Amino acid sequence: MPIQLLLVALALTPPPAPVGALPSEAQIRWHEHEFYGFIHFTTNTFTDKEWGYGDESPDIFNPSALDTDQWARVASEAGMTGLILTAKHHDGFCLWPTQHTAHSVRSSSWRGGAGDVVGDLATSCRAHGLRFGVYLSPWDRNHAAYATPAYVDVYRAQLAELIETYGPVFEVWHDGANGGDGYYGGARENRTIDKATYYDWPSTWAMIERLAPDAIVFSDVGPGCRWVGNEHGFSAETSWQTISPGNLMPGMDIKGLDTGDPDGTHWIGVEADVSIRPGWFYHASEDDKVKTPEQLIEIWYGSVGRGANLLLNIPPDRRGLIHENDIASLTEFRRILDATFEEDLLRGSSIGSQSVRAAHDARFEPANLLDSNPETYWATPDGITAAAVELTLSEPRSIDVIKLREHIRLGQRIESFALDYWADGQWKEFAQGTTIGPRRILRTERITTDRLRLRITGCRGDAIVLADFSAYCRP
Ligand code: FUL
Repeated sequence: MPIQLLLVALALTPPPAPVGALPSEAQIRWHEHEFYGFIHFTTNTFTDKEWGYGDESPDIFNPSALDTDQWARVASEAGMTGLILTAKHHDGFCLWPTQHTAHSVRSSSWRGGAGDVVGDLATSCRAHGLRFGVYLSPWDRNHAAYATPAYVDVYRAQLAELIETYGPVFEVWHDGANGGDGYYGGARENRTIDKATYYDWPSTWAMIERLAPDAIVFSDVGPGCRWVGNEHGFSAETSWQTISPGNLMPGMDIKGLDTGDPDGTHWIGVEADVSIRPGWFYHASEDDKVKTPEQLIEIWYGSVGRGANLLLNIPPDRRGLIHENDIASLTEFRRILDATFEEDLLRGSSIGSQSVRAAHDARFEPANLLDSNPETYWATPDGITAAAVELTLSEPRSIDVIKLREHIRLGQRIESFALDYWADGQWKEFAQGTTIGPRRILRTERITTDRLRLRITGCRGDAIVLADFSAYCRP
């Protein structure tokens, strides 16, 4: 088409208007990270606790064979895209030689006080092509100044030190547990803080934004990504990436984090955190309670499959290694997923729809659904919010997994959909779903067919926009 005509066509048919709160570029990238690992490791590993009081001797921290390369290798082989380390848990012991408290690896006889777990892991992650992130507990049961304004300065200084020394970091994690009894420099007392005001979170988040503009900040309510609201690793069937955080702050008892709110004021994607063991830290007594490959698969479909990112904790043991039982489970879990997603059975199908936004305009064609590129999409004309695409496969295939993705740059809009296959001369429905968002992966009954139909039955905004449609078969 001559350039003048092309310009006229582009002017006549703009892309669909965006709907609701939209993700930032950094959030769009973050949704692609999908699955990464959590490393809980500190003095708790050696005291057999989940929450240290803050009076632990730094000498207790003494891994006999610490190998962060092993952690990174295990993570990478499990298909994780990054690792987030508890640089400091509630007990206050810092795994790097911080300038901002003496309670750190510097005061431990481990490696003669010259050890640096954060530095080692940042290096190992880079060597294995993994992203690196840090968890820094706001609650510090060791620090004498905890609950006074002076401690908030220490917390920020530690964050800045971590980012500047070990960055780039892809995610910064603030958990919500806060206040209570602790050592507090020897005071051994109960200290509570005002969750709404004590930390002045907006200032801390502005500082992170300055130091690490690409990093996503996790807390119960973002601002980068939000907690799923449970520690089982499951998001909701119907899940919106948008919520209205208002004046909510980490640690408040917030409802509906998994479902979100289609009218939410902010895009704050869902992250589901869960441990491969009952506890977050390693306990030898839980060596036989490692989640099975099948349990991990359920979690994966319940989180990644519902558009959330999955943060799976794999706690190193007292040697400073990921335990053999955890590795065995992860290996089989990965094998099952790889075998499932080996081949997109819709590749090479012909696809069409009666509802295409503009004729002969490659930007909106249903064929864009089949290229596994979330940047290209099928779109309907304005006013059409229920429509179908039909596919003819190159040969009959058995299918029991369906994957759909929205083009989230234009907002999350699909409310409901259904899938039909052609059998005995008619369409038969074999699956239904609600929200899609960055991803929706459904396990269905196993059907065999050479014709499929996807019906979008409910959609926000003026038009349907959908990025990807693929199908698989479980081993
Ligand atoms: C919680 C903490 O209290 C747990 O120990 C763990 O770190 C979990 C991920 O976050 O708030």
